[in-house]
Amino acid sequence: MKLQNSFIVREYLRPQVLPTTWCPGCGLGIILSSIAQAVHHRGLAKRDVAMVSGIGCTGRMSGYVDFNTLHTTHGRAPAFATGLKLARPDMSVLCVMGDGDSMSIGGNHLVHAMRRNIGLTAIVVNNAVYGLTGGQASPTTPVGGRTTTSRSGSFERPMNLETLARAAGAAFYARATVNHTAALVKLIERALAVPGFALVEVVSNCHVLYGRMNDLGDASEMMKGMEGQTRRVNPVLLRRADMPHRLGAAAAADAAANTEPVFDEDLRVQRGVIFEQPHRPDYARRYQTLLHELKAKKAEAQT
Ligand SMILES: Cc1ncc(C[n+]2csc(CCOP(=O)(O)OP(=O)(O)O)c2C)c(N)n1
Ligand code: SF4
Ligand SMILES: [Mg+2]
Repeated sequence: MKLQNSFIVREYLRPQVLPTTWCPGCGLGIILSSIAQAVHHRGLAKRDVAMVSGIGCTGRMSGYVDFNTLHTTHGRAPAFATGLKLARPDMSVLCVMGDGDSMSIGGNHLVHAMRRNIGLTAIVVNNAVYGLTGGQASPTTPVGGRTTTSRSGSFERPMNLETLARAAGAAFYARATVNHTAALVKLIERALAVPGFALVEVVSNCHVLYGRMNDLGDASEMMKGMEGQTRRVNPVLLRRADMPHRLGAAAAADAAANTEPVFDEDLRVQRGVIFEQPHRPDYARRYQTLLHELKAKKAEAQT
């Protein structure tokens, strides 16, 4: 029997800690629901799934899901998740981080987890701002984006997570938005099937802080603003900085003709997968072999 999405999601929550602390309309609820649906569709048992998160509005997610969970320190989720994956290679380990969490304080840990191609499913929630601490600029704040630490508009070039992931050696990288949930669920499902390091960047709305400071409207208006294109740049940036030429030829033509770009869900999934590097070495296995050898040597020495 095909279950309704809301019934599926309920199965994966901890009702005793609900409601969440998230603002009404925050994209984080959609992302949580999409992760639950992806786990369900992959047929994974809850006991075989772990979620590791850092600190931030995003970081709170691990408290709400009924998997094995670790709510760790700011920026260190990939390090904890790496340890867990080495100890329990059979487990599907989700590592959920905010843009600040993953690219500011945790940039170092993220780079090395990708370099080692540890079999994690990383979800980076990119809302272009530090949400939890009150709306400071983050590494993905668009040029011109107003935040509490860039009142007249950020002038720094935003970080390109895609390029970083490719160069560091991640096996899979996809980008989705909270406005395209069907595509988001499918992309997380695909990421969960990748043996190496898979990263899904989810462009999300912080309408309460970033949206308000940049006149981007309420949650639904902000989400509609993500309709255009997810391929290369943060759609919030496109709307704010009006740079259709960075969209790619097709979408730039749409923008010039002032027509709504037409996307179906399959196309969104296809466009969402930005790259796959399936033949990267998986150092997790090498570490596990080393660990077994060391244990065997120790046991031999004790006999
Ligand atoms: C070591 C350390 N430094 C700073 C903080 C303060 N802090 C908590 S969350 C956060 C940033 C959150 O932004 P992001 O990762 O983008 O998550 P969001 O809240 O937007 O989901 C910061 C700087 C902290 N908790 N620990
Ligand atoms: S502050 Fe922003 S990111 Fe945090 S829960 Fe509210 S809307 Fe979401
Ligand atoms: Mg953020």
